[in-house]
Amino acid sequence: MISIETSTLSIEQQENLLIISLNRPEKRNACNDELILSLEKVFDQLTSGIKCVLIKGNGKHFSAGLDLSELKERDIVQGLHHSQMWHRVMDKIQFAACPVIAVLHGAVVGGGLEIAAACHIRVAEKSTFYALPEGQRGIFVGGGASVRLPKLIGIARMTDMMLTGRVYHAEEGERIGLAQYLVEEGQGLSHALELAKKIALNAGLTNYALTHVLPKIVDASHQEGLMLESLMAAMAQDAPEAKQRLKDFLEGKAKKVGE
Ligand code: 1HE
Repeated sequence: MISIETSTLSIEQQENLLIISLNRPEKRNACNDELILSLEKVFDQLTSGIKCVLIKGNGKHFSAGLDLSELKERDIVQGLHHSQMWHRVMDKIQFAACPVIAVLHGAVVGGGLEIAAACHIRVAEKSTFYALPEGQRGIFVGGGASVRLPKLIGIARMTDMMLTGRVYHAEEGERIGLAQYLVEEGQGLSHALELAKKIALNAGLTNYALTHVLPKIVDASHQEGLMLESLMAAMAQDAPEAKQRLKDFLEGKAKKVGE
């Protein structure tokens, strides 16, 4: 059972799925340090009984990003440590013990987009809009966006978002790769839960390969990437769970593609 003492998050477990809600709706889920460190505590407590995590926002927005009221008077060293604290927590999301789905609506801006980008799947409701207002605030992204976002949308789009303050709305966001799913308003959580239930049925090693190994393959050189892929493929096919699944298919007991 996950337990944390904070009002900045609310946590609900539904069987083997965990739903984390960012819970500062009156501040549009602006991320103060308490919220980010609480996220870290939740991810530190994940056990093998949790097969997929969902992150959503309470109120009208997913998240307005960094709580700007805490930015005020940090010096360079404090700023460096603060950014690295975000990096540590975003890595705990990206390299969590199980896949993580972001359920998006309203503002997904600045640090809010950095949280969403650290998740493995993004489901966006039609009210979603994405921006990186750091450019307009005279600052720079600090929660990992410059590493993760160009992989989702390309360096040119991220540069444009920051230089011009461009806002992408839900439909465009899905088209350019900010979200993989676009759903009607109010349908984000139920859609994400359907996806999470499918993910929970996968072989654990396959989910691990996708969330922990694939990102390293993408960052590796061509030859190293291919070698990592071969090693992972060999490990995965040798697992008893894989052998059983292949046997089931060959005996006509497993679902066909698309069923
Ligand atoms: C905040 C924040 C915040 C709202 N920090 N307090 N992020 C931004 O630059 C986005 C700034 N926020 C906005 O543009 C808007 O608030 C929204 C478009 C997200 C939502 O608009 P709306 O009309 O629903 O809400 P609001 O009336 O603007 O805000 C409600 C309250 O939340 C208000 O406080 P109140 O005491 O006057 O009621 C706002 O001040 C407060 N609020 N957003 C602090 N961000 C790891 S580095 C990441 C760097 C960044 O993320 S920079 C981007 C910061």
